[in-house]
Amino acid sequence: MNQLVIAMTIASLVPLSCLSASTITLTEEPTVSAANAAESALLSLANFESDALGSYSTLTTGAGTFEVMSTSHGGDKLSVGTHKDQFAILDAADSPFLGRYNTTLGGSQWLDSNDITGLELLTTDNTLWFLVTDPDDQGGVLTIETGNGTEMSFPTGLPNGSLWLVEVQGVDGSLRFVDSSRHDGYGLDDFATVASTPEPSGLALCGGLLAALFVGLAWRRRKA
Ligand SMILES: [Ca+2]
Ligand SMILES: [Ca+2]
Ligand SMILES: [Ca+2]
Repeated sequence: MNQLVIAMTIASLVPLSCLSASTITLTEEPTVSAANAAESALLSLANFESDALGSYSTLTTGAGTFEVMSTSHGGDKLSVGTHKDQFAILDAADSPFLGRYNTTLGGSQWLDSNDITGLELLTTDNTLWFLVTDPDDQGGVLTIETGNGTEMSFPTGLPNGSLWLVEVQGVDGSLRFVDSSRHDGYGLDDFATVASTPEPSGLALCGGLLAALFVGLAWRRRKA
């Protein structure tokens, strides 16, 4: 059996979900309380309430480490932010932006993009939920990308201050937040994950299936 046949055999037997394991789901939430209700059964990872207010190039949280991407640019002259290539922890009293806000019940702070174009979260959590405020209301397009390159963009032309629940299955090591505009930032808050991991995981199932296929193919080659 030549390599092409082996590859075609594997491709035909492995479910598509094993080969592209990520899904990103965006759901607009009508109110903060509705968004909180949608996350109520989850395990909270980061709500930015204990992080110091101010600007950051990197920040380690319970959800992983946020970093400014090497390809990022700071806000342009239309931005009311700092114009530096840094993100920020803000509260309502310190924010120059309209439409970005805390979503934590009883809290006051959120992580703000400060209108930079590239923010990355490096994380070991393969399933994440979080809330996004104010994407795509100033002509920009915010795209979220997983570690394996699966992408999802928010709708364009949204009103100021819209609120979105994002669910990512198959984070695959990192989430990138890439914005096409240098004056259309967004807020992030209330990162959470599943309270308990179902067994067996999809990843383990896919790995086991691939291993079984290779063993089977090797056995057939020895017999040939
Ligand atoms: Ca918060
Ligand atoms: Ca806005
Ligand atoms: Ca915006």
